[in-house]
Amino acid sequence: VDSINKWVNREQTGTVKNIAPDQKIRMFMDVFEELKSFLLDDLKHYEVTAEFNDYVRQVLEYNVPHGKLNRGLAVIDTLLILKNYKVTDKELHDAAVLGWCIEWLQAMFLMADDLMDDSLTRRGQPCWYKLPEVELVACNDFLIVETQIYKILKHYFGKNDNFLQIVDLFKETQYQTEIGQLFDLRTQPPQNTKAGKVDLNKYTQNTYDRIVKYKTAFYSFYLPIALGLLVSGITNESTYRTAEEICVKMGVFFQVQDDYLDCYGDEAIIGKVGRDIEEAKCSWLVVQALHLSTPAQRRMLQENYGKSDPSNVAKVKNLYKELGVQQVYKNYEKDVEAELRALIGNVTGINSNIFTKLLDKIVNRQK
Ligand code: GPP
Ligand code: MG
Ligand code: MG
Ligand code: MG
Repeated sequence: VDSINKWVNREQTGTVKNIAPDQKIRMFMDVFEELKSFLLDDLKHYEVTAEFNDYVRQVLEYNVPHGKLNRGLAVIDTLLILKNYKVTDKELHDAAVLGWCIEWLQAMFLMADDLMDDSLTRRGQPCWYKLPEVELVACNDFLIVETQIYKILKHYFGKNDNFLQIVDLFKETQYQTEIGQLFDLRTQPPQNTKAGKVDLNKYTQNTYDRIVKYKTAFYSFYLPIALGLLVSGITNESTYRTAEEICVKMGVFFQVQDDYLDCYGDEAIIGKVGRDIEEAKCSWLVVQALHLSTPAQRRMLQENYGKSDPSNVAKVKNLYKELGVQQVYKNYEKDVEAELRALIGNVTGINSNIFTKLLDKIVNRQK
């Protein structure tokens, strides 16, 4: 809690007002240091030597804090908006800790996802498993990162009445994401036998929607809002259901953007090398392309999708261009933004700015 006192302008004891965005991030980063210290110190109970303590420190420093932190900060924003910026130090700290638990969950997912997707870079650095001194040890490392979520939750919330509810929310969300990852991985052809084995019949809009709802929307959008509601003391079920409906729609939109940026984003900005075409992913782009293709163009996709040779990839990108897939995306982006704003406009009983704030952060995003 001390880490927070430094960054807030006090109105009166116990309440806080007007946290500037840069203060909020500094406060949030201070809580990261606090959690890291807690976890590294706790390793003494497991006979961990200095060398291994240092390894765990590297795992955390390399994988947890370098993202956009949108998910973690959304817990704090939700609390601040719902409490009209009058919150106690403890509420703010609780929100920051829960926010970091989402970032820990995300770090674990990304470490595992990059192995499964054969990725090269992440957040502007080599993927963790790509480091020569790491390789498949990364599997154990992501398991450690996952378990640390529950070490943190027990330490900070173990005595709370809602402890089990919090743990269950994390586990349920993790399961939804893993099911989504299963849909994703089993829609693409198996590793090493990709060439010629791509089944384009699988790449439908319905399949796409199901993959991304589960693999991305729940952990990226519903979880931060649900935890923000929880720390704000909101218990009525209908608010959570409304939040889920809006967050799932926003999360699907977010993954469509991720798929778009995989092909058309600037590597230096997104911090990763796009490989969806090579990996024969059920990407939003290929689903739209198939929808627009003539039989000849479909055969062309069949011949070139899912191959790592740059000439095959170039042919796929060329077909996207012929079909005007980028324009289809621009139209989709406009339509879904309008649809979401309308949905948010209809929210009653709770300050709908919690959703607007999230949406504003992702509209037109370049990373
Ligand atoms: C994003 O897919 C989805 C995840 C990172 C969830 C992973 C889930 C696991 C259970 C491991 P993506 O592969 O398109 O993301 P990116 O483009 O960032 O690699
Ligand atoms: Mg993936
Ligand atoms: Mg991936
Ligand atoms: Mg992607």
